[in-house]
Amino acid sequence: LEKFKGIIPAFYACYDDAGEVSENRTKEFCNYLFEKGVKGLYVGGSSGECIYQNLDERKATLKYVSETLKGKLTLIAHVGAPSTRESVILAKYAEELGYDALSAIPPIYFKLPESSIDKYWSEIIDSTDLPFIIYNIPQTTGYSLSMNLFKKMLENKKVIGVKNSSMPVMDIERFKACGGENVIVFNGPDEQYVSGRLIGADSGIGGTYAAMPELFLQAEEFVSSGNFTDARRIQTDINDIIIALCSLNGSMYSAIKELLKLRGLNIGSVRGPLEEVSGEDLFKIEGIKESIDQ
Ligand code: NAY
Repeated sequence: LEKFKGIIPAFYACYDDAGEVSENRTKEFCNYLFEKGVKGLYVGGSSGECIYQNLDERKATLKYVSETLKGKLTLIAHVGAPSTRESVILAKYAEELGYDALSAIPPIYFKLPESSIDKYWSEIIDSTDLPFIIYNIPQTTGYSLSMNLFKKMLENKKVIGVKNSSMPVMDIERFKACGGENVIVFNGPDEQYVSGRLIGADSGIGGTYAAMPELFLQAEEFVSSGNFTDARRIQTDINDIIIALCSLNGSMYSAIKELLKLRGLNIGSVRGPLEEVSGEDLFKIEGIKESIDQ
């Protein structure tokens, strides 16, 4: 399980100037993150705008990433989709491409009973030989993973962990206490990376890591060496930046993509209904960039 421990950015959707998934820009983004020294990538999740992409676009992104980084970084494919059928297609494709693990949110839109969530995840898991990571993100899916279903899912040895994005850090502690040493708990909320690690998270997957990988790598170094004063200091810097990115007149992902442009990497913009940052707020991103570079 060591290959899953470290800073694992959630990969962003990379578009060309016409808004189509871009092979070149996807591969440039892969190389950019590889050079920063991250452990792995979480491809096609919330930050990958999976909800706004069709199956072919999601498959293309999975392919470009594996062509660039297979064997170099740990690659996790998020295959959650509106139907089980689409999720299974993506899961099988990710296995063919050599991904290290699969992950999925619970079913979306209809509020389904836990038996349906169990069946959805289990059908994905049964469709390949890959390990599986549950994605618990109640703020977007409306479903909060219960300890009962977590335990039941862990009976399947292919289930290796949970990426927990719920806000109470205690949830991380509870999942870790239940899963023990053979289960990986990933910290979800980037604003609580340090506290998540201290209370039991083994690793982290996050939507803002790729905007400032240097800071998360430093925070992790301080946590693992037991230097909690400096770890907290970095967390405060990180949170100031996240709050600034979220306070602009467009979506956080647009702000991050504009920030990446200033940092020398163009991966395009976001898809509607996500809004683009515009006007004077674009200038504010320069200040955010400077605080990361310091
Ligand atoms: C993914 O699947 O792309 C993610 O890992 C995104 C997880 C993010 N949670 C939400 C609710 O979007 O990383 C967090 C989030 O971007 C971060 O904490 C900033 O709020």
